[in-house]
Amino acid sequence: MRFEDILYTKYDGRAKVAINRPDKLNAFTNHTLQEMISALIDAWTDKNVGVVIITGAGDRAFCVGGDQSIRSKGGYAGAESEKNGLEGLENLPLANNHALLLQIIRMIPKPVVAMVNGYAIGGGNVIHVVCDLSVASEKAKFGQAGPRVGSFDAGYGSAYLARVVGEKKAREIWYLCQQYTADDALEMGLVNKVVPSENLEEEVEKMCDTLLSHSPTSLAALKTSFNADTESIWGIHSMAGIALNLYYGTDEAVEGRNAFMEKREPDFSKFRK
Ligand code: 2NE
Repeated sequence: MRFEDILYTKYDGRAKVAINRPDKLNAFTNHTLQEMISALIDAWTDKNVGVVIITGAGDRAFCVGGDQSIRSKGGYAGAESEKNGLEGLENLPLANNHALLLQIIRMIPKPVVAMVNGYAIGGGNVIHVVCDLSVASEKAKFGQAGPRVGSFDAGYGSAYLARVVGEKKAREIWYLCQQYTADDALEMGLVNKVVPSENLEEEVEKMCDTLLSHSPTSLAALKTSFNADTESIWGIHSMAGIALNLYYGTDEAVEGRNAFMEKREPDFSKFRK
């Protein structure tokens, strides 16, 4: 498989997906998401793979969400893709591909470990939130940006996040759009472990060794059970995707996106209802 926006490797029972747009802090486009979906389906169906790792290339970012430089009033721009059987996905709005990616991370009957090596912001934070386990470098920073840049994830990104960190904290994360350190994230239960940056890979490899030494069927059954209680969030996530695609067509959403790209504070005052 040939990819442009991700590095995909398989070794010793692992499949590793690294978003490879470090000059954009690993922000994703539709193409990036489509490649991640392709790779995860390959990992799902490869009997040699027992655990999946998701990370970001470079040492600054895991992923900072949707690439704002290609977002306009019509939503995020698409791009031509390699013919790999899933190219039709690029005709979907980006929010739908992001939703599909999140759902595949939840559905794949193998543990998915997020190796958070830097910023995990916006839709990038949501990717690690839905992973089974998250290990963070002590330099990692976490947060949501939607209300600041004219976007929202009113599905897994909020409702499932609340299951992970609790209602008050989830509301704080989204309403205030602050950044949280790796230690903050550990304290609120957003990550499983924080390690020095230079030990991040080693710690994740050790965790994968343990996972790979355990019964794959036990792990698959447990994952399904853990998912069962929050499965209904997929319904609101799908509905929120429709709302988000409509919202992107509004002047309010465009103000958020433009303010970020123009490096100024947004002025949402005229949109109050
Ligand atoms: C990530 C963060 C906190 C980094 O801050 P800082 O101060 O360390 O760096 P800076 O200068 O803000 O960013 C460095 C460069 O990366 C670009 C910036 O524009 C800047 O470019 P240059 O000035 O060097 O040319 N950059 C950062 N984030 C980007 C992005 N998402 N897209 C394109 N370029 C980006 C800070 O930069 C930040 O808060 N970024 C915004 C995060 C964000 O808004 N993410 C999207 C949320 S919406 C979403 O993810 C989503 C969706 O819209 C639909 C469906 C699913 C998800």
